[in-house]
Amino acid sequence: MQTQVAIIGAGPAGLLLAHMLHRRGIESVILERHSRAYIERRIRAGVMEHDVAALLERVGLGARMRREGLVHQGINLRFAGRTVRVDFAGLVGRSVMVYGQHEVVKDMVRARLEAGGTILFEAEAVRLEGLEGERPVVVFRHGGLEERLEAAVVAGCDGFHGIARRSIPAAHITTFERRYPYAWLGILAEARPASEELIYARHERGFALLSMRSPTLSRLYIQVPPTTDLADWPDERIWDELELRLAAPGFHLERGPVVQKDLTVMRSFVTEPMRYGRLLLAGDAAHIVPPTGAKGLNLAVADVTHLARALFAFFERGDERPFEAYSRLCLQRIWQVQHFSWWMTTMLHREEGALPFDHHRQLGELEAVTGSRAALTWLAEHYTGLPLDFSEIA
Ligand code: RFL
Ligand code: PHB
Repeated sequence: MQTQVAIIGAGPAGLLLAHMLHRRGIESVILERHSRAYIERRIRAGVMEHDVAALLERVGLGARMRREGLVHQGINLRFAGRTVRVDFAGLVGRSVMVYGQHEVVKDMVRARLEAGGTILFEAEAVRLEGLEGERPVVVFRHGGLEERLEAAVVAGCDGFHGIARRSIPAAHITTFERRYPYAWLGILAEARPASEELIYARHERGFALLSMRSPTLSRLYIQVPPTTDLADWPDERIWDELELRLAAPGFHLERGPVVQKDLTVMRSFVTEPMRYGRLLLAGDAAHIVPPTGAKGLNLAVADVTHLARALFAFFERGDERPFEAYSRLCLQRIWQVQHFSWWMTTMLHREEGALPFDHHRQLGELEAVTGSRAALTWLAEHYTGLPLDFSEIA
């Protein structure tokens, strides 16, 4: 098999890239290790930045999101028995879109297949060859056979556990990592969200988050130790814990059937550079943020805007210089988002074994931030997202 761009991974990064290339007449093939049903059901991110939602609209992927997504003009920070609303609209004139990642994935898969594009499901990339040359090859397993996909460029959009990043010789990349001594236990429940906007709660028992997918589906998380066994957390125990951590005067948490339960470990991770020869990395394949800032999906989209422009230059003008600049352009945003995600995480989680000093300092920080219009504006700027570069995106 041959194509112009071999894309590994049908997550938001790979699917959006294929879609944007197609709109400029550049051909690609996506290899995805899982089935279509699996990736369309996998519950992950839920919050899209202002410009990310605008970008999806601009490239023709926004119709269902506009109908079914929830535009949020703010979030709530709950701590020390108080709730402070961060008014995005008033502070920065921007909003976010609450729309499930699996819904975006469904929209993207459908658009790609309707346009006659190729996504090979249950096709696992196992090896990359010739990355230093002009015709790299992705060796993949499909239907029990080993096959080869030859291309001019390979886009590694295969997430944190994929093979693209690991195919780069160690001497050519540097990685930066920070782990956190806690995880999130998440549930998706058929229950009316107890608040119209998200609630990020800092509590003595640990962090809790109230989010949602629709007016009838709640998405809720509690901080737990990374070694947690889900079997120790029957539904009622989770609801009880959520109730304690989210408690506030007049607040009533609605319970309902839990339809999914998962555990997410927390990590910050960056790869530099994001390119090796004709392999370019995008999204979680290159970096991970802890979910407290709601940034992973958004960062993947930002990478893809730069990657698509680099590929336009290469295929339309034979210009390889944007490949050189690709990492630098992405990393400028990545490190800012790393900082924001780390900051939200450490401000809101309770660290086992931390000094009493740290607990008081953390409350002092929340008081300082919520008491300052300047600080709230900074939070709102980052939460709703740094501006995206829309040039050449039509
Ligand atoms: P993905 O989505 O992981 O997609 C990678 C795809 O590659 C496939 N793959 C392979 N295919 C073929 N051959 C191989 N060898 C392969 N290896 C892997 C995988 O099957 C998969 O389909 O990466 P991508 O596209 O970079 O997208 C990144 C986002 O998925 C991720 O950053 C977000 O989900 C993170 N995240 C959030 N981001 C936000 O912007 N806002 C949020 O509110 C938010 N909440 C979250 C989150 C992630 C969470 N979890 C579960 C990690 C909440 C949670 C709980
Ligand atoms: C979600 O709805 O899944 C969600 C919302 C906000 C976050 C993380 C996850 O910070």
